[in-house]
Amino acid sequence: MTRSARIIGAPTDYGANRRGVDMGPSAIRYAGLAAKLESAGVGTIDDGDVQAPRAEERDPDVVQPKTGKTKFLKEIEDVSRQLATRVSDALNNGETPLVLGGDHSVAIGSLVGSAADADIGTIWFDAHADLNTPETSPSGNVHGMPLAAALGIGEFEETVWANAPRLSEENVVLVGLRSVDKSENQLLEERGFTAYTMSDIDKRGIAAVTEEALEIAHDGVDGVHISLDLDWLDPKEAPGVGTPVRGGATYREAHAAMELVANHDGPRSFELVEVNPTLDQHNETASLATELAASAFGKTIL
Ligand code: 5AB
Ligand code: MN
Ligand code: MN
Ligand code: MN
Repeated sequence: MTRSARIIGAPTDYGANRRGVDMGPSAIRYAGLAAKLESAGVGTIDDGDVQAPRAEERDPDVVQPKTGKTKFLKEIEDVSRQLATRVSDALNNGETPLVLGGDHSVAIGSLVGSAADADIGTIWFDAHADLNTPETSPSGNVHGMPLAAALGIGEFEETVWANAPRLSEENVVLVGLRSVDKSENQLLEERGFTAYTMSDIDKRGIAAVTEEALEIAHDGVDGVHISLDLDWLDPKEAPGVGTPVRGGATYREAHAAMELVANHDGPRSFELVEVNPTLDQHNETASLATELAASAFGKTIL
């Protein structure tokens, strides 16, 4: 049976510091996502976008009980609930959800939806760990929290909309880290995740690291959610992101990793996040995102 991707847009920037990632879904579609997937032999259905009111119509400072300020948490809850339903509906239909962010807070809905009826792991391709909680966040921006949220860490433990109990901690793998906060580092040391930094990739090579990541993420679960934050790549390759960090994955490394994802059963669900067209050059980051999705869904050169 050929694979079918269900494209679901989540045009939000509630979770990020800078405006503009809400245009990510349009930019990625305009860069030719559907055509590139079709040419890779993947059927596509475009489900449109979830409802997300513009940030300037909302109040960013939603005061949280213990913590001070977590920005736009109510709006993010609303988007996460919509997205989780769309993602699990796609899976129940035999399709592979392909979520377009939006800032990385959309991963909460993707993970909750992907884990609604299955045990899952995830591989987090990102410069950052995204393991902050409202208590530890230096910024109050939820795009730095989605992995902690879906794992039910800290305050998120109580929230049904964010906590995905069937996301297994031992099957969480982070790849490409190079900007990690102290409290995140502590969690990485204390808990069951596996993390590979950019220097692991330097030393061992992208293929060895990604293959090991895939083994760990898939071990004993029904499938793996692939979360691709475009700031995983070096800013020279992907300038259109809100929180660029030098020293990221190269064009070839990123493709090699996505090709290995395709070869290892493919993703259960997939997302492209943090593309910011207002900071991009000629839509090249969105275009790169479409290419990487095609690789992850099985496009080969010959
Ligand atoms: B991204 C930082 N750790 O929590 C924070 O781009 C940055 O989704 C988060 O990976 C970056 O604000 C979030 C300092
Ligand atoms: Mn991220
Ligand atoms: Mn990041
Ligand atoms: Mn970012």
